[in-house]
Amino acid sequence: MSNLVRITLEQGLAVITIDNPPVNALSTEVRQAIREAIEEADNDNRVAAIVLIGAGRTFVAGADINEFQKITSGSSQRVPEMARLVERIEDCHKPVVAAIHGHALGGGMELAMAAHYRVASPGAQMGQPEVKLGIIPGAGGTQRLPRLAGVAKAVEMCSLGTPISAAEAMQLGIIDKVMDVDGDLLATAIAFAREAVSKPMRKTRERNEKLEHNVPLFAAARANARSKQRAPRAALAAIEAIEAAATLPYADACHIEQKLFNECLFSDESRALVHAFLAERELAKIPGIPKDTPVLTVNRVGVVGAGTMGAGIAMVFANAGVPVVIRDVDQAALDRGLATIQKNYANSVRRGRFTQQFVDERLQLIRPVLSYNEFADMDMVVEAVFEGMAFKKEVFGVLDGVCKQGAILATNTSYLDIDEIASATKRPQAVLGTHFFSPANVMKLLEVVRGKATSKDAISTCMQLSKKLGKVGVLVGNCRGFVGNRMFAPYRREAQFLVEEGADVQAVDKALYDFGMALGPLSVADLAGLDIGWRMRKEFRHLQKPGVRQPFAEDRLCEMGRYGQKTNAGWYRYDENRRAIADPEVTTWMRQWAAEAGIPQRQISSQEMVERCIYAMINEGARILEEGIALRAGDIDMVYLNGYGFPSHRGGPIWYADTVGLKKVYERVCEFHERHGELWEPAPLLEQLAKQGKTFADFTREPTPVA
Ligand code: 3H9
Repeated sequence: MSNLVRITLEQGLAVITIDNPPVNALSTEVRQAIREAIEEADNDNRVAAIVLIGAGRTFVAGADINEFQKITSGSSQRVPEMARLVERIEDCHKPVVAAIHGHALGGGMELAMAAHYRVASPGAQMGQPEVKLGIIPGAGGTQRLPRLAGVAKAVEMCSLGTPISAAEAMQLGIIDKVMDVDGDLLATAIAFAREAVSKPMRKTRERNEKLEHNVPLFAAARANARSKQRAPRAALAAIEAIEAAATLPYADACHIEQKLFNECLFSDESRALVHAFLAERELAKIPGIPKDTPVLTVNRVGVVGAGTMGAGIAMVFANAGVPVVIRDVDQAALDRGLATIQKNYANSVRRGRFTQQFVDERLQLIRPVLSYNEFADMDMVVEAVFEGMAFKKEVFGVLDGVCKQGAILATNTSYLDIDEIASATKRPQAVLGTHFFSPANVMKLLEVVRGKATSKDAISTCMQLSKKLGKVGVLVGNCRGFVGNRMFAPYRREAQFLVEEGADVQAVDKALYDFGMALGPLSVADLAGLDIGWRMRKEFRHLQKPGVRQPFAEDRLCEMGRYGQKTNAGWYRYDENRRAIADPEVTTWMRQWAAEAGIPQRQISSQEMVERCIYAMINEGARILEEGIALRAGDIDMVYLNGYGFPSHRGGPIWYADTVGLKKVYERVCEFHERHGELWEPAPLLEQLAKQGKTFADFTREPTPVA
């Protein structure tokens, strides 16, 4: 027997323990070993019942997701035998009890549902999250879940992928017993199994009483998936498979599930989503910074600046249970900051995200102050003041004088040079960027920006902290705009150029929205505030090369006082509910300004709109990758999926480029270079990989040395 699965005899019962850390994923070897253990226990006359349990922190988190990439790339066989393994468990001649703690997800849930009984610890979570990987349950999950939980709940769980608690699973009839809070799961399952020996056994696949063909329910679920999900293929397939469960004999419905599972597994959406899952887990692996690097304990945090960002950042820490001191220059500024915090929390309560009690407790953790002296004991300080180098350096000079040695000094700058900010202190090793995205209390992305002197401990602490804060932390290098904003600049530049060349504002937004972006680029600009870019462009104008085309449209709009949503007018006009209304005046002005600038007007296809914006972003991404500003291609994708509304079913801009083919992307970039000039100069890495017939995923470079 493999050491991935153990079988022990406990007074007439077989205990089968799956032990494949960290989450007992069902790799080929694990599936094989479970099968052997089940055969052995079923054929052993001394065994009256079987308990199936997971070692370590969880039951089973599903099929081994790493195998999916190998299967779809052709380097490994399809996930074999899983459905048959599950049926073999169900066909056991002795009762099988699944003992669930931690997570029973995907294949883990399917395994548990094939057992004759399920016992769970109170904190267990279970579900069929496959849809989030662009697939559907492939081992009978769409067949057994509706039989246990009813069709409506099965449709919801399989099409949304959200897990449920043990208590809810008990109420639905998915599990048979929830263990006492201070109980022992194995002992509870063994006791349960002993009692089960004398009871009649029922196979889940034969429990048909909850199956119903509720036509309106399936129609509503389909409509919901189509309207709410940008790539609903997997959700629709899950609904179809559950409908098959409700209408067809079990074997026929299983056949449909298998067919749909395979179609989904080989889809572009699924490949992209699997890439995203694995890339997110890679983020914590930083070359040169071993896993056991000491981390500093962050128990108290100071935030400098009670503006929108500072207030949001204070909430992020408070939400994670970390007490925060927030400082601003005068009481009026502090009051405004606290009002922002209270308004944000009130919205969260209204939307059901937080309870009032949770909010009251969090507010207790936020203490407004006027003096920097309060920062003396802080383990970490995040500066979130106005975006200007001189001001930031002044703040860091003060922090250096006040804060204790060992404290992390972080800046929330979105563009500025971390090393120059660090130079205002005598401890550059403690300085880094923590670039939160707006609104900080909502957006998942956190760019952790390392300067050339930032220490391993400081980096490691912030990367681990990001998880505690519920953020996706991506370690990036120091350059203007880091990864996210540096790539966003050419994307937004091209969106403006398109309008200046004759495209309609709404047409540009629609093209990118249809591509999958959460919001079109011009709507994003209005949301963020056109004045932010305007201010930046003024600050960095001296860096622009003379004679190189620059967009003018947003500067002109700003000169007219149109800053976007905040002034009820920007690219669009906004009504009192902040609904965007197309503004014919903008079109008129654009035509006039274009004529003055001598820009010929033409019809532009939506395909060109997408290529201009997305390929500009990719070309910059290639530079970022080559320069080592991002550690890996997947890190750039993580920035874009978590901070910029890039469609997850396209895997991120770099993954998307690989799926288009770098040769095709490069050729188009060359065409744009010829037509639009130097801003489109192909990135050397893009050119090199395209000519070698390679992908960005093939690219590796020497890791950046860490201080
Ligand atoms: C499926 O089951 C299809 C079936 O229908 C069968 C069809 C035939 N495989 O997230 P974490 C690793 S599809 C391989 O940081 P957490 C993960 O990579 C699957 N590895 O921890 C990481 O590795 P490392 C359906 C997996 O505590 C480590 O575990 N199941 C898998 O924040 C820790 O992960 C899912 O979609 C896996 N299935 O969250 C569940 N799962 O340490 C996916 C995790 O080397 N998993 N790893 O970086 C999750 O949602 C979360 O990982 C979980 C733990 C909630 C379990």
